[in-house]
Amino acid sequence: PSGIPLVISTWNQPKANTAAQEALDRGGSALDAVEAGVRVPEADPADMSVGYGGRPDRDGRVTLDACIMDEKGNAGSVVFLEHIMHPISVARAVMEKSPHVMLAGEGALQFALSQGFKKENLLTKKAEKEWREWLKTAKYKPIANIERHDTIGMLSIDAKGNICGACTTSGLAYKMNGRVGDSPIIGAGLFVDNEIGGACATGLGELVMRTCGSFLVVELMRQGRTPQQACEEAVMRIVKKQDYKDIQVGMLAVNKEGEMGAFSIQPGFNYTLTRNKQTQVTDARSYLK
Ligand code: SD4
Repeated sequence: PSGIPLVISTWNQPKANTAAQEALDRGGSALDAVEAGVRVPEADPADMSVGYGGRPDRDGRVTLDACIMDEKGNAGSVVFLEHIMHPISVARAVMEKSPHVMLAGEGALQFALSQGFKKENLLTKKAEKEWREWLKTAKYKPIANIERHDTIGMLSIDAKGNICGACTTSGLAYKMNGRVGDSPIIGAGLFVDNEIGGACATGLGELVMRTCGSFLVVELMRQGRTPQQACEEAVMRIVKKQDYKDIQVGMLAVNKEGEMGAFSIQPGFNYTLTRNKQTQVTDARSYLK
């Protein structure tokens, strides 16, 4: 198809897409591209939903979730991981160098250290200051878009036509300690089937996990829906069964042909597409206007 190779990611992420495109340009695979791409917001303290600089949980701890999937259906994931700048690379190591799919918490940290990753402080002064401010009232209520969701889900198709995906986040700001969201859950925050396409999700993970959001989108594409129809149907499944009033969920999908879809509950969700050397940010359609 003429639409590939491509890189697509949730939210406004041109720098991440550029890094992914550069990996493809160097002859890297779609897997190399998505890993290189999402490492950008992981290391960027200005992105307060991912990696270094991410907002902490209630107890002031930055805990990270990430997963990755390749074109063969292999998957790797880390959940509730602390002190590691690049959880996506640990997830890739889980996939490639361990017999498992998912490692959690202290075990994931020990594995990361054994693989040569460095232990670092990820709580920036700015995130700490905001958290201390929050502690004064300590009211927790997720609010759509206002939390400035920047969790990155990224899908790429390389020149060979292979699809891979990655998703990484520091999760919801001021979540309970130990809370894990949809982002590192294969089938919820991310799913790739190289025969069909890939999907990823962002927003309030609890709603996505209850409906296996990304898996659902890929399965709907398998049944013949376009990526757009599949994203809309998956979001409508959430809307039909769950309380979505002040809550955001965004779904993003691409199929083997390089066609895309995106849909969200609330307005404000957008995605970044890079192809043919051009990068463009597009507002997704939404259920509520
Ligand atoms: C979560 N889905 O932990 C993530 C949050 C998110 O932009 O997407 N933030 O529930």
